[in-house]
Amino acid sequence: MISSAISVSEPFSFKDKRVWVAGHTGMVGSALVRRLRQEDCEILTVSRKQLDLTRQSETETWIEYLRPDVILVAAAKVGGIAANAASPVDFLYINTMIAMNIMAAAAHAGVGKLLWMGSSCIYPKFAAQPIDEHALLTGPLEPTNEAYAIAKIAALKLAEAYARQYGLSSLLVMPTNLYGQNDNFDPQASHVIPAMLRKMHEAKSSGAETVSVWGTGNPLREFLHVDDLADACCFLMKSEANLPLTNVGSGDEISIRDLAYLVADIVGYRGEILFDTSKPDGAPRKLLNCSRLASLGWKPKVNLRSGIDELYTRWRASVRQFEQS
Ligand code: GFB
Repeated sequence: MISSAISVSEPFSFKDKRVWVAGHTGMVGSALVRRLRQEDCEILTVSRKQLDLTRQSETETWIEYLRPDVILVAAAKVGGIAANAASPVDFLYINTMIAMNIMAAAAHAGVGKLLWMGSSCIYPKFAAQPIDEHALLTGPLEPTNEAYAIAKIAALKLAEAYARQYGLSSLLVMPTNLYGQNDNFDPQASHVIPAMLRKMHEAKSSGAETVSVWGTGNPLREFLHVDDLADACCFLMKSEANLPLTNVGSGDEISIRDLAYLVADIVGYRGEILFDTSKPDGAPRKLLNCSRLASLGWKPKVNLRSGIDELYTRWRASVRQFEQS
C-alpha cells in the first residue's frame, strides 16, 4: 500500500555521483542527460548494442562492473495507441523484463537510489479526474494500453517490494502524455503530437485537401514537454520529501480535436481535418492531479504551443539534414 504521507528523508545531492541513465538515446533518457549536465555528476550511458536490458545476466554484469550510485531508468518499449494494440507481447514482456532485471541487479549491487519512470496509463480507465496517486488499482484499465500498464504496475510494485525487503530506495515517477526532442515520428508507432505534425506537414507539402485524424476527436489529453519531465525528476531526486509514487503533469489539457487545429495552425496547413471514427479513441480523459509535486514547489515551464512549435522546427531540420546526406 502506498503511503499518502509526505515524510522527510536525508537530502540527496548529485554532486560527485555516478549516475547511469538507462535508455539515454530515447526521448525521456536524452532529456534526462541534457538536464543532468547542469548537475555536478558523472553521467554514465551504455548503448543498446552493448547491453540488452531484457537479459538478466548482461544487466547484472553491467551494474556490478559500473557500480553506479544512482540509476535513472528511462529505458522502455513505448509507443502510441496503435503500437500498443499491435504489439502487446513486446509492451508487456520487454517492459517487465527491463524492470525485473534492473531492480534485481541494483538491489544486489547496493545501488543507493533509483528513479523509475511509469506512465499515467497505470490508472483505471474511468478514474476520477484529475487522477491522484491513490487511484492506482481501483478499477479496470484502458484496454488499448493494458499490456504496457500492467508492466508498469508490476515494476512499481516490485520497486515497493525491493524497498521493503532489501532497502532499495526508489522514486516512482508517473508522467502524463509526453512530447519533445527525440520524439518518434513513425506514423504507425508514434504518439499523437508527432503523428499530427508529420501528417499535416506532408499534407501541406503535397497540397492534400484533407488530413485524417484518428478517433472522434473527443478524448482529452494532458501534455507535458519532456524537458519539464527531466527537470521534475531532478527536482524530486533532490527533494527531501519521501514520495514513493508521484504524478508529473502540466495541467495543459486539450481535446484531440483542438490539438489537431492547433497543430494545423503551427504547421500552416489550411485543408480540412477529418476524424476517422474507425480508429480507437483510447482513454476518454487522463488529467493528472499533481498537487503532491506542486506542494513541494515544482512547476512546468514549457507551454504547449511553444513546445510543439519547437518540436516541429527541430523535426524539419532533421528531415532536411537526412535528405541532404
Ligand atoms: O498519443 P496516443 O497514441 O496515446 O493517442 P494515448 C492519443 C489520442 O490521439 C487518441 C488520437 O485518442 C488517438 O486516437 N489520435 C488522433 C492519434 N490521430 C492520431 C494519430 O495519428 N496517431 C496517434 N498515435 N494518435 C498512450 C498509450 O495512449 O498513452 C501509451 O498507448 C502511453 O502506452 C501513453 O501510456 C502515455 O494517450 O491514447
